Amino acid sequence: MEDFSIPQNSLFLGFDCSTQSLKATVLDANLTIVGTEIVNFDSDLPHYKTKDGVYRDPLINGRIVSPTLMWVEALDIILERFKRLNFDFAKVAAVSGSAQQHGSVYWKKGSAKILSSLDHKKSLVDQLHDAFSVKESPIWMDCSSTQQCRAIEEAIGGALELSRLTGSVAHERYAGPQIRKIFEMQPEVYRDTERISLVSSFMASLWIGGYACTDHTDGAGMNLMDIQSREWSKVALEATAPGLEEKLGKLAPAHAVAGPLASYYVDRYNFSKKCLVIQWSGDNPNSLAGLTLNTPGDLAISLGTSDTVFGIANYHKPSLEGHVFPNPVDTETYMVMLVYKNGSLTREDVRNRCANGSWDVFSDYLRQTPPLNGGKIGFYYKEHEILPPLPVGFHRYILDNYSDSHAGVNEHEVAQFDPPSEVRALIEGQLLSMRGHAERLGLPPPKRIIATGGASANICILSSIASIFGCDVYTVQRPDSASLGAALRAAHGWLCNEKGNFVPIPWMYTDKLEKTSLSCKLAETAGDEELLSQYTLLMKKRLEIENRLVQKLGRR
Ligand code: ADP
Ligand code: XUL
Repeated sequence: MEDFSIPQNSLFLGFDCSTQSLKATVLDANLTIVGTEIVNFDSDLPHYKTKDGVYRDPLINGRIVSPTLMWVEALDIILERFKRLNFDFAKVAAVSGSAQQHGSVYWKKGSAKILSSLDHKKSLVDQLHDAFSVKESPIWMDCSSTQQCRAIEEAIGGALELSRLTGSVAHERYAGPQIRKIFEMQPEVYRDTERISLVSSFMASLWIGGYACTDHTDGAGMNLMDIQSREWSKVALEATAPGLEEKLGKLAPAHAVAGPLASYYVDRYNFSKKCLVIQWSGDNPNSLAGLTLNTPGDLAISLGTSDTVFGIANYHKPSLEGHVFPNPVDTETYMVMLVYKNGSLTREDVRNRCANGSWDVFSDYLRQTPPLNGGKIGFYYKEHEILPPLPVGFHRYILDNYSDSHAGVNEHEVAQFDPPSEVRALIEGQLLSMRGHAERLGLPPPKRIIATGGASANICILSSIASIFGCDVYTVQRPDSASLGAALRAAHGWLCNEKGNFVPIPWMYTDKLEKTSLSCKLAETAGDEELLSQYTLLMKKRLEIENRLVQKLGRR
């Protein structure tokens, strides 16, 4: 890639420490994928006994955590796998990564010393087993901090004010409410904590052998950072816990160098001493980079463990539903996002109950059933949902007179659907909710949708996206846009460091990436206007029922 002066021999390494796995993508100097690896938490690290990478606490409602040490060991394993493949670590010019957003890591007093003196003859897990004051990190699926959320919002002057200040209203999974909960429930643990990292800055810390800064983008997912000034907000800190600023360390832009690579990696794996560690960031923001999303008409839908919908905006408008983060590859624009907790794991639940545990059968059911599902609407919350804030529960309705007009017609609740209708009700329901909430948030109707995440491999789901949103759907060659985005950001950070300043990410504004075929257009596209308008009516009906459910059962 001569025009950006990246030496031809270089490689860029990007990770994604997500809910269920640690993935890696390697790019060469032309930004072509030349390697991938994956460590699955449940199957490759069975001794942690996680299910889907997490522990669901049977005793405390909504408490969902992951063993912090498991992420450390996953890094050991993935690096050993690369080593066994004779991967030439010496060529890596920069490393960066993605991590599931919002999860927090609590470093015990004295751990900075352990980090700075890692012995290359030992694994990381052997050296860090005693480094955490909280051994099980609260993660993005947790919703056990509702009380702390309300208290923080009240202290700041209300939910909308907190959203104006930090980019989001208080969310149970955000680090701020989680930290407040630990301070309230385990003050001695809070006192014994010298540093609180996000999962992203925690992983970067492992690479630099010291505490990494929190990047501005993932930092916006804490309810602690002033989104305009990109500094810790004094009022938000005070509303959360005493002495917090010191425990959080500094903030830094996502393109910044986190620090020099720890000698551990040079000695153990033969990395170059010159290899840079670029700030890690959240998985969704890195997906935005990996999908080269660069125009307000682009909308991304990520169908991973969580489902997310995101696009770019030129300004930050406070809202009760969406999340706003600084764009990780730009200094001017923002990333606007909606998040659903009931994504792939809920699809798997319906697949297992109704489609013999087979994605093929699941897809056949989608093919067999008509669009609009004969007026059958379903709400499936296997976990407490984020959007809308509803508890675990399934709700199924049939519209009484669906073929005429969906708006204003009556519906009646039923206990179950036949299996094919259940599959369609789930998928249509998830997608109609995305469209309805995206419109409610003021996102413009998309000109094109770029789908990513594990379930974007399913062509029948992509086809439903095209019909429900009424636009073309693009996808990426490999559904792991988060580790791809991390590798691209590693290259971007390397470039910024080379130039001595922020430079716009060059390949976001050229057709270079398109040509290197990271995107391919689906043959099947939208275009049925009649169907689109029927979906619009169904979406309104769905929102109407959803509002009623929220009034009756909602957490807000
Ligand atoms: P993460 O958020 O952990 O990175 P991924 O993006 O890797 O998750 O997605 C993993 C999910 O992809 C699995 O839980 C699985 O349900 C889903 N998945 C994989 N293949 C298919 C398919 N053909 N159809 C629908 N979903 C799929
Ligand atoms: C985003 C969110 C999830 C996690 C999943 O706000 O909570 O998408 O990032 O890894």
